[in-house]
Amino acid sequence: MRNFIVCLFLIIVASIPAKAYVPLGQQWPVGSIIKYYVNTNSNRLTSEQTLNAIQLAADEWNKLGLAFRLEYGGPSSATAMTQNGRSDIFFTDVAPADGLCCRTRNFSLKIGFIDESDIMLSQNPRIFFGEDEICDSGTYVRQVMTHEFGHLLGLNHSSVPTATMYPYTSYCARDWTSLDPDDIEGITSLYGASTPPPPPDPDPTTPTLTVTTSKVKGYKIATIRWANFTSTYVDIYRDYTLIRKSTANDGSEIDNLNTKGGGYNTYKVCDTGTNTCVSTVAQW
Ligand SMILES: [Ca+2]
Ligand SMILES: [Zn+2]
Repeated sequence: MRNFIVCLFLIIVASIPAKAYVPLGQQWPVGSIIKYYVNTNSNRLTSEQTLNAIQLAADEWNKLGLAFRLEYGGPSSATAMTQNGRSDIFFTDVAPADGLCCRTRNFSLKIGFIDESDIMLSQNPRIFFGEDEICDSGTYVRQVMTHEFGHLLGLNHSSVPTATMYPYTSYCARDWTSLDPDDIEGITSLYGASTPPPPPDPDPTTPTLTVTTSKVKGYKIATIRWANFTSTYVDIYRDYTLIRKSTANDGSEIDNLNTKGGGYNTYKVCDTGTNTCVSTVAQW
């Protein structure tokens, strides 16, 4: 099977170290909710096929439970990589001179931090495939997007051949869709170790709230986890100020306080529209 280089990143690495992952030297602020927008206009895939493949690629990184989340923000009409405050993913018919199908470009307004990232998938001459198809001569969108999301998050190419961040893959391969220990080690180095889950609730009907505190470069990060709330949405308060209004009742939220130092903060989570609330005090 022929191998090909999948993507060009904005920095070409002259020499890859003998082993392991390579951080780009820039990343999203720890705790970021990273919204990506998708222009699903493609020469052969339906919107559903494209969005499903991209969602699965994002989930592969999200499920690590680290201090970031990739979230679909909505449709886009982007056709170029431009610094416009939005992270767009789109197809292009322009055949790349270097033959590479896919590229990620990160933008930065502050040294060391990514605030926007665009991903371009060139469908000329490459043929992209959805998850419900059998690829015979091209590339699965999910395969390349899992790799490109690694760049978007702040990883460069790895020299470990089994890694998702390895620069080469084969036609119709699927091996990048599950992360390698090297990828996990790399992304953990940027976004912290995952927070251990709270102990099991002795009474599964009682609403619970746990807040785990951490610091990155001195800045306070709170990981808020709740369970057994029954509404579709919850409201979250920090020190009696509403910080998340009607956010999804999905069990967790990351609060990036943007402050340093020690002390205490009181968190409260309420079922939206009811009087059911649970509070806890977080200590730094
Ligand atoms: Ca953009
Ligand atoms: Zn790449």
